[in-house]
Amino acid sequence: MPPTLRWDIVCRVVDNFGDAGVCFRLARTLAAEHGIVVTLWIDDVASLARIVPSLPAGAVDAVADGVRMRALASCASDHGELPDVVVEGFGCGLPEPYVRAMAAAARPPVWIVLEYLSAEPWIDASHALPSPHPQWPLVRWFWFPGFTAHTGGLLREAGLLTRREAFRRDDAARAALWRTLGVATRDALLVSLFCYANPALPALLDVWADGDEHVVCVVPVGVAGAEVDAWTQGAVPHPGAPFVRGRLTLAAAPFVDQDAFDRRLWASALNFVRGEDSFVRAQWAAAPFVWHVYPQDADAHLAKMDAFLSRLEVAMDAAPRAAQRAFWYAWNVGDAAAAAEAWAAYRAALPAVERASGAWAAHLAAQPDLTRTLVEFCESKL
Ligand code: TRH
Repeated sequence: MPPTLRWDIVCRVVDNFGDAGVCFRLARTLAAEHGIVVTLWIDDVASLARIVPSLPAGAVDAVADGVRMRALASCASDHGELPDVVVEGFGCGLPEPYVRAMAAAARPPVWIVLEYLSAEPWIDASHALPSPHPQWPLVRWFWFPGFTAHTGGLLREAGLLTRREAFRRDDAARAALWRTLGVATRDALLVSLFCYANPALPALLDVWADGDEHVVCVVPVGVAGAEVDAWTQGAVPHPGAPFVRGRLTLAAAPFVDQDAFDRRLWASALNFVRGEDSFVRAQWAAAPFVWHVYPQDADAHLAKMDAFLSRLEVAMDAAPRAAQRAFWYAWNVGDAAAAAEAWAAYRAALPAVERASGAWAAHLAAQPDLTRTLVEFCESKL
């Protein structure tokens, strides 16, 4: 039997939940599917604890889902024996004493720099390239998640799509999910909303409230908090106690673990997502979604959106493609009037968008998942 491998993952939380969410998802998949002993060194356990409820917010050394979580502050002095592989999450840097120990090791760990996900074509040429460290006799390998076979792929747990289909067939499980949020879903368009602060949101809520269709929109507590507060005039919904205006029921959801978040996406007809990890989960949900790209200087995020849309819409007819583009664009530039105006055409296009989303998910699922490609790559370097 091959020896059990040990991996360290190092994560610094820039903001929000994506840095921690991606690193934790990778960590637990390595442990569950590849039998790897994983330590996640993280500088902000409290952020991670929001989406890993079994983890105490103040923990400095704890185990959840088969992953050991340790405070990054202690890594420099207490990293112990070096692992076989170290993953530097999003190029966040490894503690200097750790790098020094690597440089002194007879067989240093394989050093992976896990990069941000992008659909831009240049990713293909940059993926899995080595880069000699400028200061130490060490090599870093740059690992790019992506959408083609020339990239590292996407995080996708074994059996994920089977679980999704079983959940979709399970009326009782779906009904229970909506019941806990205190909403009646009969004949409603079910929307899950996870976005950044967005000036277009109140206008969209107006359109839904004043429209002909019953819309149930679920937003995690605190997300787009200023907009929700202003739009409800302070009567913000709480879990189990939605806010109703006109045809819109606005429900608040507690933060839940990543699997429960997936089930919410699977139960919804339209998912607003953001960042990186929820963006990928919406694709595995095989349902229409609207991506709020993490805002960047010089509108770099709009180029990312364009690159992704160009891939997603390949198999779409002209009308749904244009409707999707117009709505995503208005949403991402935060143009309230444009988003309100674009909604009707996008709503009409949802059945076509749903078919395309299903085809897209099936296309992606034919590619190997990121954890597997990464494990195989590292094993070839050991
Ligand atoms: O939270 P995000 O916006 O995170 C990030 C960071 O901002 C980061 O700096 C940036 O570089 C990156 O985006 C692109 O969005 P994301 O990536 O979707 O992460 C959210 C995580 O939270 C994801 O793992 C899903 C999880 N989650 C839950 O598990 N339960 C919940 O209830 C919710 C609302 C989210």
